[in-house]
Amino acid sequence: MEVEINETVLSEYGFKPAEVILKSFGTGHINSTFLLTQNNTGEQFILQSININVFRKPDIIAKNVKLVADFLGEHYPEYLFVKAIPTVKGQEMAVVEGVYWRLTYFISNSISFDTLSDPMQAYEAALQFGRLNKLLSAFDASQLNETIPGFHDLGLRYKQFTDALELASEEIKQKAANEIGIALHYRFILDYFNSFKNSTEFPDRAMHHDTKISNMLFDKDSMKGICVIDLDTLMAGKFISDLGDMMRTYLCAYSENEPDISKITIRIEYFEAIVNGYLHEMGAILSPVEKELILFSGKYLIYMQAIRFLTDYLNGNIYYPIAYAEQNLDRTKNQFKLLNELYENEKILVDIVNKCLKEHKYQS
Ligand code: ADP
Ligand code: GN1
Ligand code: MG
Repeated sequence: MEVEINETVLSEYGFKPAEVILKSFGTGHINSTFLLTQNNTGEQFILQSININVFRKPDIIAKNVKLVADFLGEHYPEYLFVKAIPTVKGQEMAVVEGVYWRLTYFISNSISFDTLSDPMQAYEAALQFGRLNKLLSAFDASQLNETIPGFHDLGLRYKQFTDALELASEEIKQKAANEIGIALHYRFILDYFNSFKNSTEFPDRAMHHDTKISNMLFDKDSMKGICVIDLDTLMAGKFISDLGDMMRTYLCAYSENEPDISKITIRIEYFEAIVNGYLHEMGAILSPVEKELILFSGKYLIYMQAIRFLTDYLNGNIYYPIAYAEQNLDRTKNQFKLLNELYENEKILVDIVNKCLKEHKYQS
């Protein structure tokens, strides 16, 4: 659908409104994305406005992406990294009436997906996200500032959950009683994480932090992964964030929005593809402690997402957009079923991890 946006935004980037066509694009939860096509040249760009309720300091995103772009440009000039195109005044973002905008080139012949229909897609995505992790392994991640403080800090997410629990009405708590019980039951995931989180063999690394499949561009013809996009949460974190969110979002044929939880089962061959693709790049870099945490990464991320949805439900749905009143509760049920699937299939999954580590000859 064609849309119009503030002319000043266009002029900040040297475009004339009459010379471009703008259309809404993509399916993300957080930002607004537009495809901009220049009439005369046919050249295409992605124009996005940043959600400042989520990213309270968008300048930090721009700074982080620039630091990483400069590092990659210096050390790996061949690597395709989708950095921002500066405004005519040379700024990383255009700020118009308090709204932050950024422009990037549209990667030609690319396509993104919301769901995976072939384990090769999981392999390609894990390879690409793993490659970014690998190329940044020598980058000093402490230079990056947090674009969302405590984004993947399970301790903070757990506290936000218990705070929401205290404030929620009896009626809401009643509706979510079963899921609240499950969330409390799985607290041992947080306790386990706390037992090693300060280990020197569990370092902070520059992580993407949102490795869902829609953040990967594929070549329309070869179906090979081209590059990763959506760099808003590129900041210091643990490797479990990137590997774990791939498990969370690739293993099941249905997304977190599927309300029929009998459909939430895992696809073992996708698990193997993720682990193989990721180890292909990161196998030589992960520490022995990190290698022990490969399967745990999925449990951590799924549990965290479940309590994020549950917290939002208890808070009256203020963060995740919903299409119906109980959607965040349904998403919570969906994620707990997925988590249960990892535990139910633990033995098979552990065997696969060990097999992959052996094949990659990185077994510690
Ligand atoms: P959100 O934060 O809303 O998820 P994304 O940056 O992931 O925003 O962009 C949304 C969608 O727009 C992507 O899933 C992809 O389909 C498309 N997209 C974003 N950037 C590009 C790009 N540089 N080239 C081609 N497509 C892109
Ligand atoms: C949000 O922007 P999007 O839709 O890729 C969220 C992720 C969640 C995801 C759940 C900044 O991601 O952390 O995993 O929804 N991003 C932010 O669908 O909160
Ligand atoms: Mg996205």
